[in-house]
Amino acid sequence: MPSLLENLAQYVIDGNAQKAKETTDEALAQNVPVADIINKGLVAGMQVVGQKFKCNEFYIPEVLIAARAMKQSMEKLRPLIAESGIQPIARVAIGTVRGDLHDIGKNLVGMMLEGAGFEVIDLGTDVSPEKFVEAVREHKAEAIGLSALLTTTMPAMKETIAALEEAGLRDKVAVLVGGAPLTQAYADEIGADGYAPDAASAVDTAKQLLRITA
Ligand code: B1M
Repeated sequence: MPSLLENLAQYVIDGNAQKAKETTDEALAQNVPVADIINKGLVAGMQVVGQKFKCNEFYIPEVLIAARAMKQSMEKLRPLIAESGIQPIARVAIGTVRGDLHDIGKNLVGMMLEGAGFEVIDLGTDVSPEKFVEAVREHKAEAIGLSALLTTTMPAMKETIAALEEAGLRDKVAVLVGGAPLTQAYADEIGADGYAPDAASAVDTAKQLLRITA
């Protein structure tokens, strides 16, 4: 018979937010440690979602529904996280670059990163290079994620990297880029540290860049 946390993981995979929330409550009532609820339930579920998305078994709607189930359960746990001393695996500030208002892909990437145990600071859309720099300083982010969907806004990525250099922060932060018009070649050309073609790969690339093995 599946355990309570295996059920929770499955409800995330199924995108059943109601059942995921109820199971989270049940686990809390049974004094299951918050870290286990997150890692063996929510994150385990999202890992499967990421794998299914990568091999085209899941499409964007399924991923969004699963991420919503994870987020709603996470809301219940958030107040308890500080007390339980759980540390995020790393902090990532993410945003869509200056001039660009597309945020569906960026949100998906943010949710997958959160699902993998990252703390995600979402700066929103139309984020200026200065705002990225400010976020790295303020939140001590170990990585930033830049998203662009327009060929006309892709150069803002290079400007953001230049702003980090100017602020003396370039060697303190890993820069991950993505978005439909991007390629690995473009990422290399502008001096980004990593490129990911989709949200699931973004998690793998962020982990690689930050040398996170878990
Ligand atoms: Co716009 N739009 N749009 N649009 N729009 C595109 C991108 C376009 C390709 C449509 C077309 O002409 N065929 C075209 C761009 C052409 C180009 O530059 N080559 C375009 C245009 C021209 C425009 C406007 C200029 C239109 C106008 O006003 N004349 C305008 C620009 C506004 C602005 O940004 N300043 C505009 C506006 C809009 C809407 C507001 C209507 C809406 C955005 C709503 C929103 O995001 N809240 C919109 C939409 C929805 C699209 C399309 C239809 C869908 C984009 C999307 O969300 N895809 C798009 C056409 C298309 O792609 N079929 C189009 C789903 C999403 C999950 O995929 O964002 O690629 P994507 O994210 C993927 C990966 O790319 C990757 O992971 C994600 C998940 O796997 N990824 C990352 C993304 N960011 C990442 C970051 C990472 C790593 C991976 O690391 C940090």
